[in-house]
Amino acid sequence: MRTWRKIIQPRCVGWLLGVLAANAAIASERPNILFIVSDDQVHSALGIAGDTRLQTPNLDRLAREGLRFTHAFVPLPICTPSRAAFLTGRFGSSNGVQFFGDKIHENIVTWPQTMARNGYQTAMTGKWHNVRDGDYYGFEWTGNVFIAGMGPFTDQPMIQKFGEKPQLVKGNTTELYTDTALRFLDERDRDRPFFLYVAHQAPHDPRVPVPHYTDLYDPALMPLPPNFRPVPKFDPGTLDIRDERLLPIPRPIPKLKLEIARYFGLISHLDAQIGRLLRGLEEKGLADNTIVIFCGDNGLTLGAHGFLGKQTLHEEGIRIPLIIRHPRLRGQAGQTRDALVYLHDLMPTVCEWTGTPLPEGVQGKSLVTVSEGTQPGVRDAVFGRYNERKVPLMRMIRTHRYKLIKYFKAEREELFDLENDPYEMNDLSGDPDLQQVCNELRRRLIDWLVEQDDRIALDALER
Ligand SMILES: [Ca+2]
Repeated sequence: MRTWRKIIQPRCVGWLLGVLAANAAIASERPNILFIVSDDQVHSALGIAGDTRLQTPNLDRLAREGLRFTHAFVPLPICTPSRAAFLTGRFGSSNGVQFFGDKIHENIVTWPQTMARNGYQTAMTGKWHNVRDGDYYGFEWTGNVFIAGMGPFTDQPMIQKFGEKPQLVKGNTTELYTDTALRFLDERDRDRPFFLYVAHQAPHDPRVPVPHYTDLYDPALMPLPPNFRPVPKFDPGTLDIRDERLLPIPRPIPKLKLEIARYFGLISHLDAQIGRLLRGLEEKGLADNTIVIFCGDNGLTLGAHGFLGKQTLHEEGIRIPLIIRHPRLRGQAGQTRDALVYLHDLMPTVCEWTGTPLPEGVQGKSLVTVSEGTQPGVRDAVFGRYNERKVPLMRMIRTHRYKLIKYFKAEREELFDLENDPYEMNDLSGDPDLQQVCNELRRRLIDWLVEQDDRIALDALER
């Protein structure tokens, strides 16, 4: 820890976080927002992103008609903190959610509340998985909300209004949430624009797709990740958690391929349902004035680096698909953006596009200029963290070129040259030629820990 201590001591100064000014542009006809989120879909799990065995024709079409952000990240790769971050436009250090069960601070004005204040009808269906009561978040219309974190995809307890007791609702949840979203489009208040949040459970485990999709992919033909290892290089402190124990170590390849086939099946089914919702949007005459956003909430390793879960700061944990189709950006249709972005940039982006004043404290950055192609990016690095409860297992900084991961429990670090090693297979932290790079990344990571007031990580470094 000595190298870290040397950097940290002079740098423990107070930081002020910038507050983004609200955009003054007022649209003559404010666009609707359809925001679709999948659960545990890694960035590469899109047909158009490269894995040709995986069929996602509807999402591919959405990407061809819109913009695909190839370097979108979440700062904390598990469901609840990730969702809290994009619902508030803030890091967990600011909104209070750093693990399952944490509550968003009561005084924070959320994204849906912000849209509601600007005259939007806000609606939500699907997986909730956040603790603060939903009505406080500002969703006016709700239907078939799944309060739990995970579960099978059939016959689940749902609430129709926040505060109600969950009741069993029959059917497949991916289809149910789509039906509910379509129902909202019929029932909506036609005098107001809408903000509709559709939060799917798929493709989170248990990986049991509906029948046609169970056998859509032959496990024997499934590719293993290029950075597959039967045994992780070391234990970062996560190998005893549930997600990692779904298969034994060494990872049995036939069983792993079956998991991948089922994961792909869940994604293709989800894709078909998203296609149904997008067709509904067109048939109801809404597509030309609706911004459609699709993203994952965190990634998944499924064999990469020997892991199974998402609790890693490797690309497979923190990097997710992100597609934005804005009817007024048809000139950019089919383009990609490699800017380093967070999901909590979506709130300020949408607020700017809709002329919605931002509440104080939002930390995301608007991606409007990046989307329009007038600016290449909004930051030169992204950061990540993962704890098990109060144990700071890992922290990370990632620039376009390099990634440094600090492992606290394993007491080591890893440096990757992502330009030459996109699958993070060659740890260069011991390379004498790269010590200056390591030091600069350590310095910037510590700056971030201070900015985030990440006491558990800072205390661990000072010990
Ligand atoms: Ca998730």
